[in-house]
Amino acid sequence: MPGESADALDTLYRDLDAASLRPLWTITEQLLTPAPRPKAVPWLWPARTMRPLAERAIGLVPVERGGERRVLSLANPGLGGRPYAAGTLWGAIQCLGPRESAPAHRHTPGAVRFVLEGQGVWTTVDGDSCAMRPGDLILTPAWNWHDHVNEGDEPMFWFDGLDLPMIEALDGVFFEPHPDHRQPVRGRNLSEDGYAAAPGRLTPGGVDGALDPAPSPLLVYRWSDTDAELDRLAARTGEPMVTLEFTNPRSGASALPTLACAMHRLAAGRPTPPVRRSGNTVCVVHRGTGASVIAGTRFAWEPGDMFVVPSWMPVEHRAETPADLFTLSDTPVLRALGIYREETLDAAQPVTGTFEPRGETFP
Ligand code: GTQ
Ligand code: FE2
Repeated sequence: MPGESADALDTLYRDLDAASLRPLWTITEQLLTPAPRPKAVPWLWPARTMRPLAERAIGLVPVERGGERRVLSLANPGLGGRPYAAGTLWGAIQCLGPRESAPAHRHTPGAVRFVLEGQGVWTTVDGDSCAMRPGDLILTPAWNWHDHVNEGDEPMFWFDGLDLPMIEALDGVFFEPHPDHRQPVRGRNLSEDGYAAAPGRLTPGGVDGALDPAPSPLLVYRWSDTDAELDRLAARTGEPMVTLEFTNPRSGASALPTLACAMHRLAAGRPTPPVRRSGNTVCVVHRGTGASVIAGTRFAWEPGDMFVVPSWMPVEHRAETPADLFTLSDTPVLRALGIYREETLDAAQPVTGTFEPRGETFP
C-alpha cells in the first residue's frame, strides 16, 4: 500500500538520522553546485570607518599576552558572525601606538602585512627585524616567530592577511607564545639585503606555473621597487590595468604556499574587462579613488578601504584617479590542487545596485 510505503520511508529517514547517516540524494544539489556558491558576500570596509575605531582601540585596549594583537578583523556579513573576510581568508586592520610592542609568537597559519600608514614599526621574523613603511609588503610565513615593535612616536596601521580559515578547515592550527615578549634580533632587513636585488621577486601578470611548498626567503617587498616596476610595466603596455605579483625569488612561486599577493595599477577613466576567478580575493586600496562592480553591485572606494571579491563573482574596476590596488588571494591552493579557473567575460556587467557602507564615517 502507498500509505504504508510512505510511512516506511519516513521511518527510514528517522532511523538514518538517529544513526548519523545522511542520504546524499536529498542534499546533492546543495553540495555539488554547478559553480562555486560562496557564503561570503561582496563587501567593503571604508577606511573612514575603520581608522577612527582603530584609533579608539589604541586609547582603550593594551596589547598583551593572551590577546596578542590589537587587530580588527573583517567579518563578512555572509559568514554568520565568523571573523573572516571570506571563507578562506582572514583580513584585518592592525595598529600599534607609539613605543608599543606586540609579543612574539608563532603559528601554522601564514600571514602577510601590507602597510597603510605611519612609520617606525619593525616586524621581526625569525630574528630578522624588518622595517615597515607605507606600501611595503612584509611576510611572516607559517611557524616563523614574529613580533611587532613600534620604535616611533606615531601610531601605525597596516592590513593583515592570513590563511587562518584554510588552516582551520584542515584542523591544522598550532600556536605557541615565545618565552620572551620579544625574540632575539639577529640583524635588520637581512632577507632584504640578501634577496632584494634578486630577479624574479616581482612577476608581471602573476604566477601561473611555479608552485612551491616553501615560503619566499625574501620577507619584504618595498613600495619604491613595486612602484618603479609598475611604472615600467604601464609604460610598455597600453592596458587599463597592469599587475605585478610578489613572488619567491628562489622558485618564482607565490609569496606564501597558500597566499598570492599582487599590486595592480589602474589608469584613470579606463574600465578593466570583467573577470571571474575561482577562489576568494581581498583588495586593499593603496592609492587613488574609483569603483569596482562585483556581481552587479557598485562599490566606490578610496585609499585604505578594503573589499572582498568572493569566488567566481565577476569583478571590474574603474579608477577615477590613477590608482593602485593590493590584492590577497588563495589562488596558489586552487592551483596546487589543479582546480583553478579564470574567465574574462564578454560584456560589462549591468549595475543593479550601489553598496552603502555600514557604520559611521567621518568625512
Ligand atoms: O600580527 O601576528 O591579524 O597572529 C591575526 C593573527 C595578526 C599577528 C592577525 C596574528 C597576527
Ligand atoms: Fe601572529
